[in-house]
Amino acid sequence: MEDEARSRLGAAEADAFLTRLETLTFDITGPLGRLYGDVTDVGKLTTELVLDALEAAAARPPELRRLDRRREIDPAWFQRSRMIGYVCYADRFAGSLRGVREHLDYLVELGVSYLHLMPLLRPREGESDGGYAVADYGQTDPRVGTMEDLGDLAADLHQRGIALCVDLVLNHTAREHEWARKAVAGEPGYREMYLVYPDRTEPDAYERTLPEVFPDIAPGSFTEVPGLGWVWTSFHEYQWDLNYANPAVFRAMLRTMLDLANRGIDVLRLDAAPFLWKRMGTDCQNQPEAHLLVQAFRALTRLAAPGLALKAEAIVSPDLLAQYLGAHDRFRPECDLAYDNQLMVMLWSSLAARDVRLAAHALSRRRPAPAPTSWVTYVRCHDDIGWAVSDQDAAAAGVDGPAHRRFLAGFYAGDFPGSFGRGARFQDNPATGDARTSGMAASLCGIEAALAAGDPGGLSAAIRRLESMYAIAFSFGGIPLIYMGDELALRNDPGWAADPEHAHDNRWMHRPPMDWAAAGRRQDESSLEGRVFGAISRLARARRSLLALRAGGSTDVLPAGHPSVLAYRRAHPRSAPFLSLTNFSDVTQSADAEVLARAGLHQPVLVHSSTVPSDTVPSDTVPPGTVPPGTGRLELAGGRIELPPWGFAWLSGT
Ligand code: OTU
Repeated sequence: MEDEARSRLGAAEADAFLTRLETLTFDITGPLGRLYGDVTDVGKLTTELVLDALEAAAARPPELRRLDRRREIDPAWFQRSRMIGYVCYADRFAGSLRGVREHLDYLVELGVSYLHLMPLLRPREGESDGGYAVADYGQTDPRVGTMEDLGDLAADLHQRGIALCVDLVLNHTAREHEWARKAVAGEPGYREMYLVYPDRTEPDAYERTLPEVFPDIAPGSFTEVPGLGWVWTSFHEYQWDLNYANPAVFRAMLRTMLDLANRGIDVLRLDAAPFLWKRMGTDCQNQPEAHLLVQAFRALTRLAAPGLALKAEAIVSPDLLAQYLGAHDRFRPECDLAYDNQLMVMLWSSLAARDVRLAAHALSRRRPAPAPTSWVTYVRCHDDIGWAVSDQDAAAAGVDGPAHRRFLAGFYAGDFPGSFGRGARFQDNPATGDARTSGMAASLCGIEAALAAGDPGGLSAAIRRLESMYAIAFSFGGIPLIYMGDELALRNDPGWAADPEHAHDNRWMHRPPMDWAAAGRRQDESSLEGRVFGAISRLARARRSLLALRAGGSTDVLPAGHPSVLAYRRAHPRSAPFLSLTNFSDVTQSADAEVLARAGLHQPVLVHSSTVPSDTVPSDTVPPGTVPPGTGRLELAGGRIELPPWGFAWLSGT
């Protein structure tokens, strides 16, 4: 290997590669041995994979090697408080990848330093689950551009200090993928790339313990394919699950990752990571081998492209989630980033209930993210909100789990009396009463309802809800993601069902095209768009200056003395403590000032607070003891800190 590395890379780069190989050896051979020791010669497999990494290292462009070098010096690059994410579809945002390059000023204006473009590799034609059915991993979707365009975009982004994240759909391919076509044609070696059964015996046995992901739109987990048999299809029938027990699948996917890294991708979002390994008698999610696969991918990609980070898309219970960040019996490096789904669910739960006790309980008993990793925190994403409230957490907070989940689905579908939510049920299951929720953040927060009612006071309240939700995503610890359109309070797309490929899947209501006319009003603070864009860009500015908000620190939920007030402290060994207070109710509430001492804030400074004036507090007369916007002062009245309706305050120690 040494000679090979020196001849391929030159002395200095070979030295770096071999040093990485030395430090990563155990992380490579450990998982591979456990995954494939029974089916193949692991020594030979390891050599092949390391040579693949070497080939990728040799092909890595010089500017990306410089980025690698910077990130090896600064492995916490993605943990900084300057990291602020934006998520969009290239075509819906700007027509194409080239179009995105024309709009980088917009992202910079918003404070963005991390751009996640939704699936952009060539999908199957027609319905493709929003691009999550990939027909060719070596090409981009021709409708958004070429691989060269992707490389050019990455280079432009890097010049502006913005990292690029793209989706890697690694659990399944489209049934139009070359491997699937060859499997159907009976070419040797291809049937083994998928999970194929001759009859229903094994599928029936698996289905006894398998949950359904899309019970409505894609029932069952297997699909009969003429000439082949029953194929495992966890999602839609055109998405065929890959067989990761076959090392050829692992190797092919590793090569895809290395290729994308060399195009300038900084972060790969590993779609549906929990599903990668199946085991009879289980729900076939979160199996130990799924983690070993990700650990092996991580070690081998790091060897060739140390600047690449991996992000787990695992929407699973919090105990299981931390494992994707490497929190096992001991720390085993796995993904660098993972979605904090629970925080998102708890925010919407608190908003509907006007009560934070369930959130405070659930969020305070979690395993923290391991120090070298980070959550990504978000208010909404392109998927539905699944009401993942555990019965145990609910009971501890004095709430009935099933009833609360039903309440949330009803509240956000707008059919609970007095609800401000204007979303819709997704995958409604009348038998169990379970339903998930679709809808844009602005619509779920009440902006759509207030506009329809022509109610300016209601509109201000709704904007304040949206601002406070984002304030938490920006300060809970992790990379906050702005989902495209939220910064302009875009509501549900009224035309979502017009496209026959989307009509059966109401998640499209919250994937609207960008409204550039609305964006044109972003500087006008008398407009809705201006109020919301201003609020979110101010959050970004405030966050950047606060060291305590960088990942790698800790978050502690604190009692605030009122059931509608959520309080948490962020601490980082390098910074003064930080305290966030949010009022989840429609009237002024106060927090017990003792929370300041609990957070270790002895001389608290107000660093940021709600910027949208509340109609109940005239903006020129701030009553004593409230948190006035942007004054930097904190006045206490009767030992309490008052928070305006749906308002938040960020306080910092000195
Ligand atoms: C992901 O979601 C994507 O985000 C979806 O948009 C895709 O449809 C899907 O994969 C298939 O590619 O079940 O309800 O724990 O929750 O992978 C969405 C992970 C999903 C799963 C997640 C999946």
